[in-house]
Amino acid sequence: MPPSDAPFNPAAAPLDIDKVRQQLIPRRLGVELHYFAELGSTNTHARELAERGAPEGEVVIADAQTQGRGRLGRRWESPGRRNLYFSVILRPRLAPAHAAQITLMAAVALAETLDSFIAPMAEIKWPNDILVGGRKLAGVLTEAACSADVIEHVILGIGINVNYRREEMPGEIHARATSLADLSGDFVARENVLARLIHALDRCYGVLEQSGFDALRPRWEARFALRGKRVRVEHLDQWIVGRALGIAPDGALLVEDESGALHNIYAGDVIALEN
Ligand code: BT5
Repeated sequence: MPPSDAPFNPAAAPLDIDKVRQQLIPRRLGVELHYFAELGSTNTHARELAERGAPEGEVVIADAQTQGRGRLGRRWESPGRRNLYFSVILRPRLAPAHAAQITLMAAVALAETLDSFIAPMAEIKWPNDILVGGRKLAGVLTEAACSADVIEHVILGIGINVNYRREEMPGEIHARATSLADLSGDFVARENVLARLIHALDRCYGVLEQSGFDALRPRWEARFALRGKRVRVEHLDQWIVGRALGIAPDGALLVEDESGALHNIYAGDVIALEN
């Protein structure tokens, strides 16, 4: 059958970057969009641009990644033409100790934006996962370069499963991941998701810089998936077990251990335990 007679499959079409540009009123974020059909990792490419002096707000987008990564070198499944993989160059006026707040700010923008495409509420699993019904819909990877007491740049990387159907997902994530198309039962235009998200990130980033994380905290807390749950928090070779209470004004996860002592946790993986 000649290609012109083939049924149009929107899920297999490349991202239309001009459609994204048309929807953006460039503010600080999204000033420039660098689009690639394929990259190793958008975070790596954005870091290279930042190291060569690229200004804040430039965005690197790929239709597929061959080396997509999560935290601690984990793999991020990045099949072509289905999902969104992009990284934003930020140069925040924050103390290095507060760099983790970029992840929390991004989680608010992401959860609120994804909500407009699906019926169930998107929840945040501290620090960087967006879950719906306990399944992972999106992840955030923030990588900061600091020198002395200043942040040189932060690369904010975001991966969202858009038209990635569960039957295509490999075994490792099949039981634990979901996508906008699976949740809405329909194809979702990636261009709309990306444009809306860049706007939302721009607004949330502005709030963070002007008023601090405390101003975003109620919106984060409203979506906190682990509130009141017994959790095990692991970081490298350390772990604690306790109850997740919420988040501190600076973004630390608050966990009360079994002796009643309160811990402020700044990095790690949280596993919900049976109560
Ligand atoms: C994350 O790490 O969730 C951060 C993911 C960030 C990906 C973006 S894509 C654009 C940019 N460029 C990159 O190279 N990365 C960023 P973490 O919390 O460590 O979770 C990783 C774990 O999520 C894996 O070990 C899998 O279990 C699971 N996973 C992998 N791919 C997935 C997918 N597509 N959907 C849902 N879960 C996935």
